[in-house]
Amino acid sequence: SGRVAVVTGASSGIGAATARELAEAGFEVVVGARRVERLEELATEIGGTALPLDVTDQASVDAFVAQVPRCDVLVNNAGGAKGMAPISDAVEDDWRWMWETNVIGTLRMTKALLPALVASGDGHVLTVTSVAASAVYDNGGGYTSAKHAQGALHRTLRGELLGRPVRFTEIAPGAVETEFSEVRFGGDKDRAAKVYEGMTPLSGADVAEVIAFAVTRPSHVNLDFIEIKPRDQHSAT
Ligand code: NJP
Repeated sequence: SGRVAVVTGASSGIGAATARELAEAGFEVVVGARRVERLEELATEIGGTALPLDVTDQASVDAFVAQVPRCDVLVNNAGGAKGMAPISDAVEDDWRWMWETNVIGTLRMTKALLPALVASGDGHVLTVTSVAASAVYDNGGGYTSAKHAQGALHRTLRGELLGRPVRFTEIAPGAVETEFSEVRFGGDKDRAAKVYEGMTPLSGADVAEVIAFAVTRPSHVNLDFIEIKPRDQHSAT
């Protein structure tokens, strides 16, 4: 169809699975992240385009967007958590990383691609927030506050673009088995594995299928907010 989907944070997890699903749905997919070798493997597999992207660096975002002449779908997926600590012991650099990546990263990418998304005549912005965008939990202040802000940004934009041909979908996952918890716990795989105790976590593909469903609805249908969790998860942690 010649329609182009941009997926950020596509070198692993939900982003990589989403790139596969959208390629399957017929999109020309452009994938971005910092780990370029992984992206190139994925791009070869799905017949897409891999471009280096660091959403915390405006120059990197500008260089990325300059190579994307057309954009019909933007999946703001790049993000994550770093460190888990009570606010009394908060590590400012961890908080800065979470805010820069999840919040400012989403702002930069959306701002840069919005003209192309409007020009598409049938644009769609999907932002992967979290169950943590509408909940708080002990030791998670940096992540929950960043995800609340990311969600607020996304929902504000939905209002500001009303009447323009762009859809907005917020995807709020619970526990998904990706590299997320390894990053969150500084590479401690044992601690990361404990997150999924007592449940079968979602896979990246479980979330990606829902993203593809939202994208492939008729263009007058806007799925505003989708929260998706493992059956055995009730609250955010
Ligand atoms: O995690 P992971 P997920 N610039 O670590 C990229 C949210 N979520 O798939 O740059 C550009 O496998 C990183 O790429 P690289 C979560 O908050 C998850 O689970 O090469 N890209 C990688 O591709 C996040 O928003 C769970 O290191 C950057 C990707 O981000 C989204 O789901 C629960 C980047 C992260 O992949 C995808 O995370 C939940 C940068 N500066 C919300 N920094 C869950 N898994 O349980 C990182 O509630 N990336």
